[in-house]
Amino acid sequence: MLRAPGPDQQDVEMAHPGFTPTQLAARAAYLLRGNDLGTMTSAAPRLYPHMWSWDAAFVAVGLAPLSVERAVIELDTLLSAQWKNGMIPHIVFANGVDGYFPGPARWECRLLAANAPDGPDTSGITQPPVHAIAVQRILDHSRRHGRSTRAVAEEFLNRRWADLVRWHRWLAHARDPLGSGRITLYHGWESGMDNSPRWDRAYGNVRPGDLPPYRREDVLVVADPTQRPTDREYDRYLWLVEQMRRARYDDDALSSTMDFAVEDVFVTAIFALACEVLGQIGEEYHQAKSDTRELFGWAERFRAGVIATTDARTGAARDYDTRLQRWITTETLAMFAPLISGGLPRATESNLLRLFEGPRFCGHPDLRYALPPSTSPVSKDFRPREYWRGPVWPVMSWLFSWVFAHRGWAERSYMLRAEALRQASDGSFAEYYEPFTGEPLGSMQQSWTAASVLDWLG
Ligand code: 9WN
Repeated sequence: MLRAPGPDQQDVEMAHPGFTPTQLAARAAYLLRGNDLGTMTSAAPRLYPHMWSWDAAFVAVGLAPLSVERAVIELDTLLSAQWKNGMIPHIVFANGVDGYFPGPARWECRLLAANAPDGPDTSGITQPPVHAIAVQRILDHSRRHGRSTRAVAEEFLNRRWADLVRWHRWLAHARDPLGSGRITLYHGWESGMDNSPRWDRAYGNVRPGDLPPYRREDVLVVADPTQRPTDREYDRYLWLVEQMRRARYDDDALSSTMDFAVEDVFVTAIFALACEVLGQIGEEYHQAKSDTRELFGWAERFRAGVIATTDARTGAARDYDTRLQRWITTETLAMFAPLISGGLPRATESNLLRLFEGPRFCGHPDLRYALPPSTSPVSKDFRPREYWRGPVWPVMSWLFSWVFAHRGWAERSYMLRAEALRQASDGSFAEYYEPFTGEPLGSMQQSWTAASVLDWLG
């Protein structure tokens, strides 16, 4: 089990072997400044030189303590790329920036998709809906400032409220085609956990046909290719893009034509939480009652969708593959979806928390830091260096620590924060870390890692 938390801030500070918290916060702030392209922050300087949807939300969380105004710009840029059907695309491409594949020329959304925005180039898929959390952090920070900063945040909320509700409405309708109360994804990238072993079987069903040739850029940036998805995995990712192009990114067509269609329980839990958070913001800031009612209704429906997948004893949740019609029980972070959505009976929730903190996850005796690895170290699918198949992702530690605080579990939130800050004190701001050695992996200078640190230290 986990170690007991230190009693005060000093303990956290003493625990840092590398940079002090002050140095770390300064470096994180400089990092975000360095990755700032003007009105968007690149997800990482070399590997991901554009704006990613859920990265942008986390980045806004990190920008908010530095500048509410700049955090608002980040979300404004993202929302300016919202599709006409309400979808927030997973990538907003920076103008004239190359170096990432698949880029705009491969997606060709403007040419093929009736719903693509008239403004910036985007990809044609979506990502987890964490944005309401960012809106809440922005509003929280704005309240610590004077009237003009508060006005910027409130003007943003009033101006973008309808867009945020439209985004949630699109997810609730277009992405729950079977009415199961769970969000369906048509590409593993939509989960944000691209090559998680959760998707292995579903991808086994994806058989690339006539795939136009392509050249990967990611392996030119991350020198050790074993830290990235394999070429075989990339062929499948690209084949799904090809299928989407053929369906002209049409919501109805996707639900019947895509080889890959999974109900993602983790994204569903995030959605339920985000509906609750946005509903609370709406009530507090006097938005239309019909909207908040709808949001709370979705929160309830999708929370129930998560709970319906859980194991009666452990409380662990499962994804569902709608093509293969089978449950997915891989031991990954997705098992803990009910901790994010809430809704489990209290005794079952305690069991799930024990699982999270016990030797199958954060309390595994060989872990360098008591943080949740993306895949359980005791799972046969665990690979400690391979992207979403094992490494610890700081942004996931942030998400759980925020959720735990939100749910009133201050001590648990504190422990994750303390351990994550120890991990981050190497100053690399890595995308992910090897769980046993703490070696930084993937992209360095990753924006959302810096943003997490800034929120923790803010
Ligand atoms: C594909 C930007 C994104 C994150 C994802 C992460 C990774 C992209 C990639 O990087 O995905 O969307 O090219 O590997 O898996 O969660 O949003 O940081």
